Amino acid sequence: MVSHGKTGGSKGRSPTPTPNRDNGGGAVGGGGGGGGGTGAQTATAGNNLARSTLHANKTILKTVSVFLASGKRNSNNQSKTAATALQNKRQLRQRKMEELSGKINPKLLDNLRKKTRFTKDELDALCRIYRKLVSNCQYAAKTLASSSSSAAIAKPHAAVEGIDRIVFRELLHSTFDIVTEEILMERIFCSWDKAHEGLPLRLEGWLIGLSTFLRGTATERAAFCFRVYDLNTDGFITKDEMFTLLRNCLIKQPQDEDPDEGVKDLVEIVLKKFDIDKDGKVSLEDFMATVTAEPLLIEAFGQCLPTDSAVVSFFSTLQV
Ligand SMILES: [Ca+2]
Ligand SMILES: [Ca+2]
Repeated sequence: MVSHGKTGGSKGRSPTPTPNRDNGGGAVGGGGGGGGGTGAQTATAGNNLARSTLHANKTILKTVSVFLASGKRNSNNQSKTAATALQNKRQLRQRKMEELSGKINPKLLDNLRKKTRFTKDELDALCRIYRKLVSNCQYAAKTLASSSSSAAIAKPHAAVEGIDRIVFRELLHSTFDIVTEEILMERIFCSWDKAHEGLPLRLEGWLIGLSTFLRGTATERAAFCFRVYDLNTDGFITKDEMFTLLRNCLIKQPQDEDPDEGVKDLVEIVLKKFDIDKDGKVSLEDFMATVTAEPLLIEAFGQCLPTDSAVVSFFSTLQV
């Protein structure tokens, strides 16, 4: 401002300080403009940059959106699969929660009451035992998986939920006093539920088998024993099968010259007893007729039913 006054004073154009000032201002303004120019250039450059950035961004966005779109198409299927998996997981969790709390679906309970000889309270208790046994199986499978170098061995156990043969065998031995040969134990496990074919026992199969085992009629129990003794499930107990079963039942005497001879003799005696139609093998009809006439022969080929005292003590532990 001071320099303006001076300039204006020296040029006698004091009345025009304003244009001066304006000029100055203009100059300043120009400067400012120049600055603005630079600014504009910068701005232009900035704009260009911004534009190119924007362009780049657009390109990126486009790429991203294309990428996303393609991803979406993939993930659409994936998300469907994921959703189904999640739903299954939820249902499984729900079922597990119900199972853990010992709750049975009322419809299933009704169905089980019709198919078994158990009361509602007994079924509840037996279901709880089932859960416990299954969790034992799962625990055993997990332990096996972590201890085994090849986890694949344990996978089939974990994949199908149910009571596996190891836990089943332990239960039969400790709870029902069944002390028998390996082969018979395996047959009991496989005959327990006609549908499971040696797979882990599911709830329904476990309960229906248990009903026969503990409360079955003479006919049901005899049919169960027949299934156990028919080792190859062809509908007949043959001499070979009798031989295998009876040899396992007999205590071998070390002084016997040929213990198998004794077993062969025994097979002939037992066959005569059972083979009513004299065709050289024991059919279900032969077996039923023989056992009906002489109930003690029901376990002629090895123990596969619980003792009466074991049944009584089992029901007393149910506490229902
Ligand atoms: Ca057979
Ligand atoms: Ca026959």
